[in-house]
Amino acid sequence: MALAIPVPTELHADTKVARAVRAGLASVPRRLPPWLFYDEAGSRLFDEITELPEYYLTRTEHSILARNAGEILALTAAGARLRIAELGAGSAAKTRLLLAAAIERQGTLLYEPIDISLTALLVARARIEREIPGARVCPLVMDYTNGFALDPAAPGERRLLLYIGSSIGNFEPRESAHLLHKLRAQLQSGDSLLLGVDLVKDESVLLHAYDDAAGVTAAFNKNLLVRLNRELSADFDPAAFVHRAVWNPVHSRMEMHLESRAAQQVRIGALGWKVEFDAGETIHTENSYKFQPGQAEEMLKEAGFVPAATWTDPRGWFAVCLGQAG
Ligand code: AVI
Repeated sequence: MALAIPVPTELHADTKVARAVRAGLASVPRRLPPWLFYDEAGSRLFDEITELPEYYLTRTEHSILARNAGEILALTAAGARLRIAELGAGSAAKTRLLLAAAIERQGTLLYEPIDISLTALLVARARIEREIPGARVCPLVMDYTNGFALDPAAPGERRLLLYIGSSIGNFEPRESAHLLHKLRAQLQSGDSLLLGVDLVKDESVLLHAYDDAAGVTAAFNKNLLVRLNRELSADFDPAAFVHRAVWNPVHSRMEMHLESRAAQQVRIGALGWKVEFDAGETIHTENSYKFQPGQAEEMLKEAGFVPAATWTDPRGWFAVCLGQAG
C-alpha cells in the first residue's frame, strides 16, 4: 500500500528549482533558467532535437570533427599520451568519434566525462566501454558551472578537455568568460580545450532550427512547465502558452520564450504563489548566443589560452576551436 506523506511547503520551497523559479518569475520580464529544461523528459526531447532536419548544429559539428579528428589529436597530443575529459556526459556520436581516433593512435584511453547527473554518467560509461574497446571511463559527478577540480594529468600525459555542442552559447557573455577562465585554471601547460561554437548565419536558418516543423523544440520549451507542475505543485496548462523563437540581432542570440495565450492565473503550490499572466506576456527561457568568425578565438585568448587552430564547415555555420594552455 502506498503511503501518503504530507510534505511541508518549506521543503519544496527551498530546492534549487524553487529558488530559481521564485527569482525568475518575480523578475520583469519573467524568465526561467535554461538548465530547468533538462529533466528526464527534457533530456530525451533534446536528443530528439539533435536529430531534426532543421537543427543543423549537431550534424555540422559532427562533420567538422569527423573530417579533422586526426589533426585535432595530433595538435593536442604533440607526441604525448592523451587523456580526454568532457563537460557534459558525452555519450553522443561526436565524442565517440574522438575517443575512437585517440585509441587508434595510442591503444587505450582514459575518458573523464563531467556531469551533474550520475545517471547520465553511468549510462555514458556503460555505453562507451561496451562500444569502444580500449576506452576506460572515469566519470566525475560535478556541477561544472559552480567550479570544479580536475586532478592534474600524470607526467608524460596531456589532457584534452572537450566543451563542444555549442553549450557555451547558453551562457551570458560574462558567465562564459568566467567559465573559460575556470577551465583554464584546471589545465596545465600543454593541455588543450576544444570549444564548439555556433556562428551567426541567415536568420531564417536560425529561426527554423529553434522552431521546427514537427514541434519538438516547442515541446522541449513547454516541458519546463510540466516539470514545474510536478516538482513545485504548479498548475500550468502548457497548451495555454505558445513557443516563441526569436532572433535578437542586438545581442546576437536566438531566444526562446513561452507566451501566454490569454490572461490567466497559475498556482505554484510549493511557493504558495498565484502568478498572474497578461495575454501575450512572456517567460524568457533560453538564450543561445551565435558568434562571429574569430570571436571564439578572442574569448579563448582572454581566458589565457593560445588559440592553436579553428576548423569550420564549408558553409561556415559552425566552428570548432582549439585553445592550448600555454
Ligand atoms: C544545448 N544547447 C546548446 C542547445 C542550443 O542550441 O542552444 C539547446 C537548445 N535549445 C533549443 N534547441 C536546442
